[in-house]
Amino acid sequence: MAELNSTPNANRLHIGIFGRTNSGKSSLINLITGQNTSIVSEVAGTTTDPVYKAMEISPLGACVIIDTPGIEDSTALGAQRLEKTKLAMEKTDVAILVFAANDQRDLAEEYRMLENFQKKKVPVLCLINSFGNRSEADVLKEKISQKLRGDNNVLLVADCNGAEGPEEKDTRGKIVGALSKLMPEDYDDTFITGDLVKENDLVLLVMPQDIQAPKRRLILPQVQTIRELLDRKCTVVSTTTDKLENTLSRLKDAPQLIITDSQAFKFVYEHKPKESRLTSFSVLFAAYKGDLKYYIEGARFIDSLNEHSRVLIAECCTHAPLAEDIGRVKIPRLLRKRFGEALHVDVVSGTDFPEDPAKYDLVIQCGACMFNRRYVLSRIDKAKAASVPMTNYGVAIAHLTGILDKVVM
Ligand SMILES: Nc1nc2c(ncn2[C@@H]2O[C@H](COP(=O)(O)OP(=O)(O)O)[C@@H](O)[C@H]2O)c(=O)[nH]1
Ligand code: SF4
Ligand SMILES: [Mg+2]
Repeated sequence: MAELNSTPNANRLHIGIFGRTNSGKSSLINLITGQNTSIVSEVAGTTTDPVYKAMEISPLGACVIIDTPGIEDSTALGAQRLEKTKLAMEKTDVAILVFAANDQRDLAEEYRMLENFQKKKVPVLCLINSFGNRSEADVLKEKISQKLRGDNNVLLVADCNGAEGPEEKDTRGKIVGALSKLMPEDYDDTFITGDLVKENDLVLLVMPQDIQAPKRRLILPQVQTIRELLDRKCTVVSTTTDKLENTLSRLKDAPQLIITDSQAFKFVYEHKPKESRLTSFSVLFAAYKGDLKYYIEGARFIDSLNEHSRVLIAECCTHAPLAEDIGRVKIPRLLRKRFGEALHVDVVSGTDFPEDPAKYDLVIQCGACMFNRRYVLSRIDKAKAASVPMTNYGVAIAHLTGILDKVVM
């Protein structure tokens, strides 16, 4: 279990299971996990909240499988459930859309969902749950195959509860095989540190453990970066801002790369050896989790704000705000200092994010280390659709402190 827990959910392949109530979604997650992960029942609306299950699936690697309530849930709580299902869709890297062969209703809901995934280039496995009736399933298969276009989809007939008739051998293996066929070969090849390092590089991390740092722990971006640098055979040295000069003086060579907490950006830039390249955790995560180009444009847009502008700060953690909180205190202060006290700043946290952010002039997102790239990109898509510039903490701070051009990316 320790190994499983070493991969945070944010870095796992998110497999979302969608479909009508009673199509067999919960049976399917149980088949894939080999456990009673979700309650299976013929009572419609049994799965009320999406169920997230982290597990290793060979050959896909570290995954999170998400079981969702039925897409046509018309119960009193249905609207709230659909919201959560929508959120699960935004996090989904690869979707399984379950069709029940014994359900004669029209497929408008499923097709809407399919088109939504196709638009976002999310691969979809259309799984026809035969409920043991192969000929019924084949009729449905023919109907759906006419709807499917492109190679971003696979159509498969299986029994979601794993029943294996004479033609049904290794249902789970077939489903996992179909999923891995759908994934691009390089889907897990991206590095946080991109092409900024090579084997044997000396990398210095500047990580102030100030009041915002969780007690006795490192935050996720720092942990993930250290792990990756070790995997990439680099030598990693960590220090705090106040010990930067002391640390540098004790190193025989200047570090090839320094990665700093963005709050110490200016100080580190002024004190680093000339030959050491400098970046920040936030800038690295901006590229790793989001769209760096859009974030840089968004940061430059800050110059066009005025005292009547409206800024949305989106912070993914839901921690109680602390004194000197970067999202709630430091960034608003930097902005108000420049544009006046009347500047309007709203803060949302967790998975709260407006469907249409059009009423804002700028969105500033945190590093989003708790969420997967797909989900962050879905937020950026919303900002783009509303023509609202968007940036993130690190890129914004780098711009506001005048060093965006000095950071390597
Ligand atoms: N015979 C048969 N029954 C199934 C199969 N898959 C699901 N069921 C039954 O259909 C009902 C609804 O299944 P469930 O997985 O809860 O559907 P969900 O609402 O989509 O999550 C349950 O009574 C299951 O036992 C299957 O492949 N074959
Ligand atoms: S606020 Fe954002 S960047 Fe900071 S730890 Fe939480 S998810 Fe990560
Ligand atoms: Mg269910």
